[in-house]
Amino acid sequence: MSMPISRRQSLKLLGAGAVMTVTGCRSGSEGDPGVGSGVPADVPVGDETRAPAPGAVTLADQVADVRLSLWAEPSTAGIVAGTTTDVWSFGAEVLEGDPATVRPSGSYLGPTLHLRQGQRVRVSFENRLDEDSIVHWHGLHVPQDQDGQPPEVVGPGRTYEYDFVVVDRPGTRWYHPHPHARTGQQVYRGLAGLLVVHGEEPPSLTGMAELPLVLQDRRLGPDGTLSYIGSHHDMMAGFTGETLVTNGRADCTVEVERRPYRLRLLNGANSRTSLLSLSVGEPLTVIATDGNLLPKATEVPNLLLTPAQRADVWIDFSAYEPGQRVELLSADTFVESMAMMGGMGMGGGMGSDATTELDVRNQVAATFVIGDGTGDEERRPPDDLAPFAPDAVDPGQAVNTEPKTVALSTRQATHWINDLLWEGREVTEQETVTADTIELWEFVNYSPMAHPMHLHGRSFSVVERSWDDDTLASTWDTLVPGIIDEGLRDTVLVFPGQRVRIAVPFGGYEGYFLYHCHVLEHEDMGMMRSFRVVAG
Ligand SMILES: [Cu+2]
Repeated sequence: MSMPISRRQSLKLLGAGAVMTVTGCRSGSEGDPGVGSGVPADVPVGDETRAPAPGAVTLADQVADVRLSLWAEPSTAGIVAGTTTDVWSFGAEVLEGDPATVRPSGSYLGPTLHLRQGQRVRVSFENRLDEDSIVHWHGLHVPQDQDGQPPEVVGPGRTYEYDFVVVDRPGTRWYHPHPHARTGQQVYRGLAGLLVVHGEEPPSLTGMAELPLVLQDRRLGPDGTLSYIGSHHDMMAGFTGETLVTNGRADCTVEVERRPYRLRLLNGANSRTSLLSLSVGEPLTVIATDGNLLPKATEVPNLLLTPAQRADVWIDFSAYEPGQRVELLSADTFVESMAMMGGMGMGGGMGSDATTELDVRNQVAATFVIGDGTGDEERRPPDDLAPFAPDAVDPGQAVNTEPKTVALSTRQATHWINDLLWEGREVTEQETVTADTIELWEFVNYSPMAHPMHLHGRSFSVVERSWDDDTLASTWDTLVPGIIDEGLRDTVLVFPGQRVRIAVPFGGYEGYFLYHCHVLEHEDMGMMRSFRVVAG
């Protein structure tokens, strides 16, 4: 077992402490029930919407170990103003180390965990639900027994002890449960939180104001009651709720100062792939994808974000007037190709013909209200990312010249990977890879709908996209401006009919890891497999 970075190396890498502003969303009315029992009473939830000075978190410069208690439990939250919703929430407490490690979200979402590169992290996770659960650190590279995989689930009242070192670069990651067949339900009920790794970053980003935005959707009754799967279609297509919920609130409104911000966007939805844009028509300046800095800031007219993907966006609110409202808009991009569905045994009720142009209907995901405050930072996008961005994975260094095919298909009312479903730690020869090698994999999507495919613990490069069946090529073309394939990713959208070739470096820990569709309903139906990394 080798570790990509030693503790001594990592200590040298760490720079000055970053200023973090973590904010919830204020929903419309006063007297909102706000948060449930997962959040300590001494946290002024309302104050968290002010950025960046009040409530700013300054992390200690030294990388001291941290020891946390983390739990999942039933709770209540105010998602829609004036109603109370029964949810499940993560709560956490720092037992040892920097108290700024845990920052309550101000909603049903778990607290944001602020970790540092090189830090040893011990987490005692207590399952206070009445069903099995386990926590996966999405985007962190940790040993198999620290990865929160389905075979590691713990039952009600049980605890799981984590002990790992943060070897990953600074960036935006998250954590969520990963029990087989119940992940969709548990995330939907509220179990998810952001995880931010800190370390040496470009000077232009150091100390800048930040705003995390966790994008989800929910189906809510008039009294605030959550409902989940109501039909077989909800499972097959993936569940979407009608109400956009950002940072745990419908009608998410955040007051911002007239200064540049780093938005840390996470698509934490079960299934909805969102096309994001700004109401003011300005482009979005993306600086990182899936926690990996891009070599340079990249402007896109809109941004496609699949479930589990993250994007860090640089935005300068000083371009707007005090009192102005700037909306973050989100359009659902769900498509299913009727033409590709013939003979798949999908059954009826799979929706209407969506093989034509995408019907982009925007909903408001969040509203930024421009305040009076200001800052003295540079008001131009960062131009110093390259030295800090990870290198693209060179497909020329791969041990295979013909990529391993990973066929995604839909038949017999479920979704398959190479004609197989989840089998725990059963792996095929193809799913056995040699440590410290690069491999080419190629997802080929024979299914009539898109699948965001995720690999645990490994960031990869997208080498190329081509068509196996170009039925939906024109629809794809409408999405292309919002797709950034240049940076390293841990989750990639594989469109119906598409071939997506990736180069994956299998460095680091040996053992069993997962790859799966991050539409949580598909994952729960078994669209998930293990791969095994063995010594060379
Ligand atoms: Cu899928």
